[in-house]
Amino acid sequence: EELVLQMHDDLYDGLKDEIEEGTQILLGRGWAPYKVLTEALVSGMKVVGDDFRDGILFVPEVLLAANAMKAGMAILKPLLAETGAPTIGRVVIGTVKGDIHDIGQNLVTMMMEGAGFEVKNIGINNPVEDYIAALEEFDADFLGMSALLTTTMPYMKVVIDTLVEEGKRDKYIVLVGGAPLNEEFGKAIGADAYCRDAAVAVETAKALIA
Ligand code: B1M
Repeated sequence: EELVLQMHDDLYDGLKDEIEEGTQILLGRGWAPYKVLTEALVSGMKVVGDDFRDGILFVPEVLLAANAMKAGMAILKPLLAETGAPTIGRVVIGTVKGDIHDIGQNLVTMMMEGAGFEVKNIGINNPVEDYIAALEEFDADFLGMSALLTTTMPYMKVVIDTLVEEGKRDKYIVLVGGAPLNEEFGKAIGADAYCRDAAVAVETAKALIA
């Protein structure tokens, strides 16, 4: 699809208006919101990530790309939300201390809300106290943690260990995600599951609360 390739370029160039327009056009052509999300936006961000890693793109450019991506996501958000679905479970999600990458967790939030979960997204850069306060205030069933940096992912273990120390670990199902993580890491830190992407997060959460 030519427009999808164009949108990958537009995302790369941080063109917010073009991304909004492209999103609307694909929807108008009958594309499912999830297909627009994965094929036009998430795939486009992959190219940005590769060139960022290789030193071809720099932080200001990647920020523009991220903002364009968020604008597209904002259009898809209400469409991904199922209306009137009964609540399956309550989720607190946030990025760990030191980490400000929030696109992935915003996507997980959207997908989980669409699947009937109630989600409290506590944003970026969360110390353990903030997670615990939110879990208790929101009476959550799930704790979701996100980390995109190899330097911040170890903090997930700090949060889980603190829950254990305070005798609260068994009250929550702990899900972790983010590009540098894997199954093995999730097990090693004592999470209940590692979720590769937002769709897996939904499936895993449904399976674990059933
Ligand atoms: Co940053 N960054 N970044 N960055 N950035 C990465 C992560 C990096 C891999 C880029 C690279 O080198 N290729 C690299 C990390 C290297 C490493 O740790 N080994 C990196 C770096 C180095 C940095 C800085 C240090 C750069 C600098 O300042 N020199 C800096 C650190 C900032 C900080 O956090 N303290 C930084 C800054 C930034 C921006 C601010 C410019 C921007 C973030 C904007 C924002 O989020 N608001 C940014 C971006 C955009 C990226 C890349 C390009 C894209 C991340 C993204 O949004 N992906 C990223 C490259 C990459 O990941 N390949 C990169 C799309 C998103 C949909 O995927 O987040 O993986 P993802 O989420 C997925 C799954 O992982 C999963 O589901 C999501 C949806 O399917 N998932 C969960 C995620 N969280 C979950 C939680 C769950 C379940 C599933 O809980 C239930």
